[in-house]
Parts: sequence; structure tokens; C-alpha cells
Amino acid sequence: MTVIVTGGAGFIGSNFIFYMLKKHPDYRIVCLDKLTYAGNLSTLKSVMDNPNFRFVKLDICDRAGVYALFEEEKPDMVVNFAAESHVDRSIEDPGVFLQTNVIGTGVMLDAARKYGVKRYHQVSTDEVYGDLPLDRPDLFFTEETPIHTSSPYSSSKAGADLLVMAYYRTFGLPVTISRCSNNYGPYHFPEKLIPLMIANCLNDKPLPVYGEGLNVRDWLYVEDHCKAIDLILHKGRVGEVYNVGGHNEMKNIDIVKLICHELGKSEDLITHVTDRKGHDMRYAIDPTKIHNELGWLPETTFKDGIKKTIKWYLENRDWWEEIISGEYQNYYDKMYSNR
Ligand code: NAD
Ligand code: TDX
Repeated sequence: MTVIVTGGAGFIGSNFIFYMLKKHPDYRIVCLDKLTYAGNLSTLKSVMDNPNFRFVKLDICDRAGVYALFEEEKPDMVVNFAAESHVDRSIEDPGVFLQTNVIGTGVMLDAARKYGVKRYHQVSTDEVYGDLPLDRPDLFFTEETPIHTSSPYSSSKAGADLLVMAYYRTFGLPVTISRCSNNYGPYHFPEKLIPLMIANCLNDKPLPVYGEGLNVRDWLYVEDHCKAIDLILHKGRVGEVYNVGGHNEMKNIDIVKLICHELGKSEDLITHVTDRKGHDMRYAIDPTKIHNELGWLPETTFKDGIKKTIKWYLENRDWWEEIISGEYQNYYDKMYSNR
């Protein structure tokens, strides 16, 4: 079995590659990644010498390059993680989100169709459903919830999902889609809430909470997401969407306070800054379908997962310090100074 994994030098894609190489030692995993600011070859160094692993630096929008790789590798499955993934960046510069997330997905679908695959899996997000009000804790996103996006990021992901379903209906391409809630864990890029707060805490820098910090996210340990995708690939029904989430809703402010507490830092570091434009209030996944059909349940509690994650950032300072010392500093200054 040969599996092409796009975006495998990023956060979830790399964790998925580690998971798959361990779980299916007879599979060949080919990682295709453009190595944008979010992709790090150093993340994959532990698997670079694995004979069942190959890394190819390639843009999913490069049609000729993608076709040549499919011709050569003849993949059985494709898992498309590659995307521009940060909501704040999509508010600053939407264009690249449309290019990679929509056009790039179109190229991957064409390649999957042209060369024939047993499964094309699209890694989508709960953000395609928009948000839920804080005063209705009884409401959850199901697979039937209408698409109702807020940001250029979520709109581009929704566009990709619609294209994937069109290739199923029109061409019979064997597709599946997963829509997961917020992930956290090792190799999470430090622009995102949890790793940003850990890094700033460790450097005694202000902790920039958008608005009052009352927005709610439904956090899932990254390995539980990887397990869900593996299950969907092997047992999921073609043409179906599966929501993935672990009923772990938390307010941003509570997460930041917890990180301060775990690292023995003062909550005085917390600084409330101007809110994100169009900021979604609450995400909450109903995972009944994947539980009933595929038996998936999250295995790592938030209590354990956040401890493991903080420990990982403490033990892997080189990984994130290298990132935040480079070009990232310009991004940080642009987004956070005078905010
Ligand atoms: P990430 O930003 O950490 O990694 C993205 C990877 O894609 C990087 O390695 C980058 O180099 C690569 N990439 C970007 N553009 C590319 C292109 N044009 N061609 C080839 N490679 C390209 O993202 P992540 O957090 O790991 O998210 C992975 C996927 O999961 C995304 O599709 C995202 O929408 C989805 N998702 C993320 C979360 C989350 O909480 N992080 C939750 C649900 C869904
Ligand atoms: O500095 C910050 N301060 C802050 O208060 C940052 C970076 C974020 N926040 C808030 C905004 C959100 O309410 O924290 C919450 C989480 O923010 P992000 O980490 O940027 O994640 P989110 O916007 O929820 O999107 C994430 O989950 C869904 C991923 O980045 C997406 O790729 C995924 O699809």
C-alpha cells in the first residue's frame, strides 16, 4: 500500500506520518510538501532514513509535478493535509489560501482521478460550519449542519470540501472527508494559541488574549485525530463526511491560565488585545457518527494531553526556538505590536 500524504512537514501531517509508519510497517508513505513557513524538514528527521518513507518537496498547485509523482509512485491512497491553516494570516492575505486550499485541492483531485486511487481523503475542519452561540450549550455541529463560514480560511476549506464532494458525485472518485476540531500536541506551529502561549510564557513575554478570551474551542490531542483518519481511510464509507472531536470545550482564557499554572508563571503576563475580526465564538463537534460507525473514541484526556504537550515543548526548545527566531519574528511584530 502506497499512501501520498500532502502537508506532512506540518503539525498534523507529521504526526500522521509517525502514526502510520508505526501502525502499518508494511506501508510506503510518500510525503509531498512545499515547505512553506509552516513546513519544517527537521520535524521529519526521525523518519528520513526509514526505507518506507520518501519526502518530496512539491507544491500541490504544481500540476505537472503532482502528475509526475503519481505516475512514479502509483499511490493507492491520498491524504490531503496541505493547506494554509492560520485564520489570522487569512485575514491579512486571503489570496494564498484560495490558491493552496482550493486550487491545490483541485489539482490533487485531478491527479487522483487520472491515475486512479482506492481512496482520496480530504482533511477538513469544523470551521466550515461557522460558529455556535455561547448561550446555547445544547447545540453541536453534526455532519448535516449547513456550511456557513466566517473567515477566508474557513471559506477556502469549505470550497475544497465542495469540490471533493463534486468529484465523488460527478466522477465517482472514492472520497472521504473528516472535519476535526482544534488539535494540540507536538510540532504545533508557534503561531497557534497553545504553542504561542507556552513559548511566550517560557520567555516571560506578554500572553496576547484576543478580546475577553471567552471564545470556546473543542480541543483534541493530535494523535486521536490521526487515529480517526486511519480508521476512516480503512473502514469509512466512500462519499461520507465524518466529524471528529472529543467533547472537550474550553474557553481561551482558561487554557492560557492553565498554561501559566503548569509553567509556574504569573497570570499577570496575560494581556487582552484587540479581538480577531469576525471571531468565531464557539466550536463544538458531535462525534456520534464516527463513534457509532467506526468505533472511534478519543483516548487522551485534555488533562494528560496538555501536560504531555507542555513537556514536549520544554524538551524540544531547539525546534520552536529556531522557528521563532527567524522570519516568524517579523510576523509576530506585524500581528501583535500595537494591537
Ligand atoms: P500546518 O500549517 O501546521 O501545516 C501545513 C503544511 O502544509 C506545511 O507543512 C506546509 O509546508 C504545507 N503546505 C502548505 N501549502 C502547501 C502547498 N501549496 N503545497 C504543498 N504543501 C503545502 O497545518 P496543520 O495544523 O497541520 O493542518 C493540517 C490540515 O488539517 C489542514 O488542512 C487544516 O485545515 C486541517 N485542520 C487543522 C486543525 C488544527 O487544529 N490545526 C484542525 C482541523 C483541521
Ligand atoms: O495569540 C492568540 N490569541 C488568542 O486569543 C491566538 C493565536 C489565538 N487566540 C484565540 C483565537 C481563537 O479563539 O485562540 C483561539 C484559537 O486560535 P488558533 O490557535 O488560531 O486556532 P483557530 O482559529 O481556532 O483555528 C484552528 O482550529 C481549526 C486551526 O488553526 C485551524 O487550522 C483549524 O481548522
